[in-house]
Amino acid sequence: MAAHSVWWWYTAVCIFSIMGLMMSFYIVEKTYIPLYNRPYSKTPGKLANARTRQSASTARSTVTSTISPVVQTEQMREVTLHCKMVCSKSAGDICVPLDLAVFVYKNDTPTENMTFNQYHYPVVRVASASNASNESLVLEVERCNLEEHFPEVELIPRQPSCAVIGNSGILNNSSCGDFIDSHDFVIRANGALIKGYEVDVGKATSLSVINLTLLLKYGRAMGNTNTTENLKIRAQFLDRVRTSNIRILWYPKHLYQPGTHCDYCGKYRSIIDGIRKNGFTGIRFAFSWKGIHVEKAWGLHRTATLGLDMYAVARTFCSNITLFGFYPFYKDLEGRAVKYHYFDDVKFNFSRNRGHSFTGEHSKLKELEKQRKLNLVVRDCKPREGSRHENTVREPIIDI
Ligand SMILES: *[C@@H]1O[C@H](CO)[C@@H](O)[C@H](O)[C@H]1NC(C)=O
Ligand SMILES: *[C@@H]1O[C@H](CO)[C@@H](O)[C@H](O)[C@H]1NC(C)=O
Ligand SMILES: *[C@@H]1O[C@H](CO)[C@@H](O)[C@H](O)[C@H]1NC(C)=O
Ligand SMILES: *[C@@H]1O[C@H](CO)[C@@H](O)[C@H](O)[C@H]1NC(C)=O
Ligand SMILES: *[C@@H]1O[C@H](CO)[C@@H](O)[C@H](O)[C@H]1NC(C)=O
Ligand SMILES: *[C@@H]1O[C@H](CO)[C@@H](O)[C@H](O)[C@H]1NC(C)=O
Ligand SMILES: *[C@@H]1O[C@H](CO)[C@@H](O)[C@H](O)[C@H]1NC(C)=O
Ligand SMILES: *[C@@H]1O[C@H](CO)[C@@H](O)[C@H](O)[C@H]1NC(C)=O
Ligand SMILES: CC(=O)N[C@H]1CO[C@H](CO)[C@@H](O)[C@@H]1O
Repeated sequence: MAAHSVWWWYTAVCIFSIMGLMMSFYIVEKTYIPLYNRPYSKTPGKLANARTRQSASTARSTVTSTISPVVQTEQMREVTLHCKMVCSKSAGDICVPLDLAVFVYKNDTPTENMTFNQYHYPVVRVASASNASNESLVLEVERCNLEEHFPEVELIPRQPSCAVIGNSGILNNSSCGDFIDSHDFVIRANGALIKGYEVDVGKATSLSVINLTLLLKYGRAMGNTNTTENLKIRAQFLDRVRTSNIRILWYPKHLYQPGTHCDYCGKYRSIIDGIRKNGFTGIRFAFSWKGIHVEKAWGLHRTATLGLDMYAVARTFCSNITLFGFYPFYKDLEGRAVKYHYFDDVKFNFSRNRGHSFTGEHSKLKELEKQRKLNLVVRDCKPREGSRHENTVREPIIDI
């Protein structure tokens, strides 16, 4: 009987010790953070925001009691920081979710240095209480410092007001140009034509977003083959760049899947090189930390449109957002025909497109408008010639 009881205690102690060792692979608040704060940490006190994993915290008492003899030999080991937010002092102390972060390369970054490091969490070296396992440690961190952990890029600073411009024909004849340009930051999609439409769509382009089709098309054309077709596309693209006053060009989707070859980096670099070699040296280039995908967060069953991605990202740095040219219908509020794009005559059937849910997204935007999270402009900003409203100078009506 006595022998049995001793055996039982021996087993229990062993199990607890093993559990304790296993738990120490995660970082435990009490035993760990002070170590991180020692001189070999580049930022003392930074982990004040650290949030350890639930499993680690609940096991704390076990760990502290059973691990303590091992803690004496400190080792340096690598820890991956899973940052929830990334914060930048030089961008006015802004913090944005890492998943939605727009990383803008510094202007002096040579094209060949642009590796578009997507999906890479920062890794830091810290003193470890145990090297019992060579499994990598992960630390869930609320905030990571951009200047320290992502030194090659910058964030877009906080903006008081942003205009996000969709390409709907609702902008046609709208005279919204001045109103659009009055915003601090203007986001446009897919190299939308501006020249000739300034009165309706404005001139400013703070952020120009391109989709995969255009990344491939322009990337190929800017590469080094001089076929007639490529020369034509190249000229068209450079003309777009020249006439749209782009400050930052941004490709928002994944350039490579985690752990694989960077499929699209070469295309993006060709575009960047082409733009720079043609004298547009003031344009900056941006990528996302992670390919932007807001479907899950927004409860969408189909792929979000680029327009929705633009809005979702704008929310991370704009205080007041106004959407223009988001209108997936064929008639405007006064019954006039609306084209798919304000700049061409492409025909489009919204309900036949299986890729996106235009009306679903529109309802979502209307809902957000009710919650005052955005302003949706779907009317003219000034009365049209020959319109029955000609003599009433209307304020833009920001609600349907
Ligand atoms: C570009 O990369 C090289 C080597 O990878 C490095 O020495 C150089 O400092 C980098 N230049 C800039 C401006 O980041
Ligand atoms: C940690 O690993 C080193 C060799 O990599 C070994 O010499 C040392 O004894 C180990 N320490 C512990 C506590 O396991
Ligand atoms: C730990 O390191 C050894 C030798 O370097 C390696 O064979 C083993 O796969 C590693 N284990 C893990 C979990 O990474
Ligand atoms: C705007 O509407 C007027 C008539 O109301 C028309 O003459 C003009 O061509 C239109 N312009 C554009 C750019 O749609
Ligand atoms: C990308 O944008 C271009 C220009 O607006 C458009 O023709 C193309 O269909 C878009 N590609 C995708 C995959 O949506
Ligand atoms: C293509 O033409 C450009 C000038 O327009 C020239 O600089 C480049 O070397 C040419 N490339 C090839 C492969 O012919
Ligand atoms: C937000 O922007 C819209 C349009 O630019 C403007 O009408 C509105 O007053 C602004 N709201 C706030 C709270 O600044
Ligand atoms: C769009 O397609 C649907 C079904 O394919 C059709 O019923 C509808 O009339 C079309 N709408 C337009 C404006 O062409
Ligand atoms: C609905 C609408 O106003 N359509 C106009 C858009 O612009 C073209 C010219 O670019 C006009 O021809 C259309 O009438």
